[in-house]
Amino acid sequence: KFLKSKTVAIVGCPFSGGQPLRGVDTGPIHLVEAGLVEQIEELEWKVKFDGHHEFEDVKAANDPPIGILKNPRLVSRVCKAVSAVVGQHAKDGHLPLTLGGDHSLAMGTISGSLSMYPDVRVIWVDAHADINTIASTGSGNLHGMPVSFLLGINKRPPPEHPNASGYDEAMAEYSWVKPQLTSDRIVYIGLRDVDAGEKRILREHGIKAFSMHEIDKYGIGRVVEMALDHVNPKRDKPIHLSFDVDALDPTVAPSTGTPVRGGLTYREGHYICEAIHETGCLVALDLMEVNPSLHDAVAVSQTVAVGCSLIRCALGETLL
Ligand code: Z70
Ligand code: MN
Ligand code: MN
Ligand code: MN
Repeated sequence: KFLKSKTVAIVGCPFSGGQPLRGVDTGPIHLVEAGLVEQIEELEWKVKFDGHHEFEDVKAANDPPIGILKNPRLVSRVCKAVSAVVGQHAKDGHLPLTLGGDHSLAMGTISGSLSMYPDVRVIWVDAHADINTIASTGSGNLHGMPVSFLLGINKRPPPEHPNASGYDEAMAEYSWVKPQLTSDRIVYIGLRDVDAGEKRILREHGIKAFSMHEIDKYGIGRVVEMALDHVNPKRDKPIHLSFDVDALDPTVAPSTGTPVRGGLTYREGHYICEAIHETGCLVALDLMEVNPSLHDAVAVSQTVAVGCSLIRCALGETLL
C-alpha cells in the first residue's frame, strides 16, 4: 500500500546507552550472523544492508548525567542519527528494519517514520510501557522513556520535585524529537511490568494498552484485532511495529536485559507479526533488546532464532 518497492533496508544499531547492561549492542550482529539477510531474501524481498552503524561521530566523550538521565547526550545523538537514516529509507520507499540495541532507539526509528508518514500508527509490543517522563523515571534509563518524548508529554516538574534539576538542559538536548505522535495513534500489546507512574500516564492520556491480562482474557486473535481497530480501524494508515523481544516469555526469549515472567508464548508473538503483515500497512519494523551476552549459547541461539523468525513473519512468512 505504501512502499515503492519490496525492499527491506536493514539498520543495524549496536547500541546500549539507554540502559545499564553491556551486550545488547551485540544483538544486531548476532541477528545478521544467524542469516537474517538471506532469510528475508527467501521471502522475495530485496535487502539493503550496508553494515552496522558505528555512531563513531556521536560517541560523546564526556556525557555526565543531566539530572537523573543517564548517557543523555549519547542517546540523543545516536537516536537523531538513526532518525535520519530510517527517515531516508522510508522516503526511498523502502521498509526500514532496525535491529537493536536498546529500545531508546525507537525515539529515532519512530521519528524517522513520522518524517515520511506523519500519520503513522505505532504498535508497541513489550513487557514494558517505556513511557516514563523526566518527572516519573526512577532509573533514569532512557530505554524506559522513548514514548514520552515521541508524545511530547514531558512537563516541567515543580522545583521541589526530586527530578527537577536538569529539565531545561534535557529538553534542549532532545529538542530535535518533534512531538508528532498523538496518544490515540499508539497501542501497546504484552505489558506486564509497568511502573506506578507509567500507569498514571497511560490513564491520563487515555492510551490504549492490552496487557497480558487482556491476552489471557480475549486471546491474542481478538487482542490484535482490537488493537488494530483502535489505531487503524479502516486499515488504511501506515503502521510502525516496534517489537521488544522481552514481550516474549523468558522461556521463549531468555537473552534480554530485563526478562519478566508471564509473557507472550512463541505463537502469540508470531501471531502479532503475521496479523500485522496481513494488514498490508507495515512500513517500518524494530526488533529490540536482544542481549546475547547474558546467557549460555543455547539461550542465545534460541533468542536470536526467535528474533529472526518474528521478523520473517512480519515480512510475510506463512505457515502454509
Ligand atoms: C523501568 C524504567 C525497561 C526494559 C524498559 C524499566 C524500563 N520502567 N526495562 N525496557 N527492558 O527503568 O523506566
Ligand atoms: Mn534506502
Ligand atoms: Mn522496550
Ligand atoms: Mn521491554
